[in-house]
Amino acid sequence: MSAKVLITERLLASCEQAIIEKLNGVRLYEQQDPETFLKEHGGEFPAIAGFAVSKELIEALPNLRLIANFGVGYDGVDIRAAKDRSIAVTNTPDVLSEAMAEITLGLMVSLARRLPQADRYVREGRWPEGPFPLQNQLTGKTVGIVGLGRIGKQIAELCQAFKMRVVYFGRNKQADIPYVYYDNLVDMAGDADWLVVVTPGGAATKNLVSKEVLQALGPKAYLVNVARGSVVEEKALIDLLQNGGLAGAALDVFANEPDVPQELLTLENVVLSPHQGSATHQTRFAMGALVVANLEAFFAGEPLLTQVV
Ligand code: 8YV
Repeated sequence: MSAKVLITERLLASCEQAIIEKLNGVRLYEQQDPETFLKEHGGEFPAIAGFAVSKELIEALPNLRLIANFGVGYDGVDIRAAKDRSIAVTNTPDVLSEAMAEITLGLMVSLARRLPQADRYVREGRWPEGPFPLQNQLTGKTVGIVGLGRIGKQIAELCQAFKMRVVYFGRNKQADIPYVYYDNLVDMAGDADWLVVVTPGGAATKNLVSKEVLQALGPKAYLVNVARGSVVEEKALIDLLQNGGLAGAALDVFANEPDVPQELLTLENVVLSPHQGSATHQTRFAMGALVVANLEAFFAGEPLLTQVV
């Protein structure tokens, strides 16, 4: 068996198993001394499976021709370094859209109705003291979606099921889309009760949701980020949440995961989630299968299924 795939970090167990059994995969993260391992064996790997692929790693693999990214977002891959060497990159789109949309609406309901606090209220035996305070509702509110791609569209559909008005911001107005388009994010924030961030990460969107955007969103509105921490100006977000400049935030992603800023941990108007967007059995299984299918297509000399570079 000659195909050789370098598994750069821990992936879904069944995905790793398939890569090891079918494609002669090797776990880099299990090597005692990864640097020495790469020096001795780097030339043996035409393909990578993983999601954190640096320029240094690419340079250590002189025969690399494919990076099969585990995830739809590929901001963890040094795309410039890959392009410079004409290395192809694949990702895992579509299969995670429903899971992403489900968690987004779950976070919104959790934040609006304070579900984590309500759960604590019951567990702490406080219900007999009196009713839990009244909360807010999604019905009839406007949701502004930042990035109306495949996941954004799924979120929009679920928001419509919740009887919300949907508007969106993106680089271009899309044809055949029934939602109002904004080409200016500050303007859209001013029109939204909820801002849902679902745009790709990376340099192009760094701090796209700036202090100005958050201020335009305002004291009665909520932010939801299921994209990447880098897209939102985290310091400004914390300041506004602390001083009443925003009603609340639901965050599945952070600038420096898995570290979460201490200030967020103490705020009651925040719901926190440890990057769980795609983390269901069925979705992670489908993502793993797509990674393997791309690798198999590559080694069979067939067209890649979901090539992004
Ligand atoms: C991660 C994600 O890739 O698909 C994405 O872009 O953020 C996630 O699905 C996943 O957590 C990697 O294990």
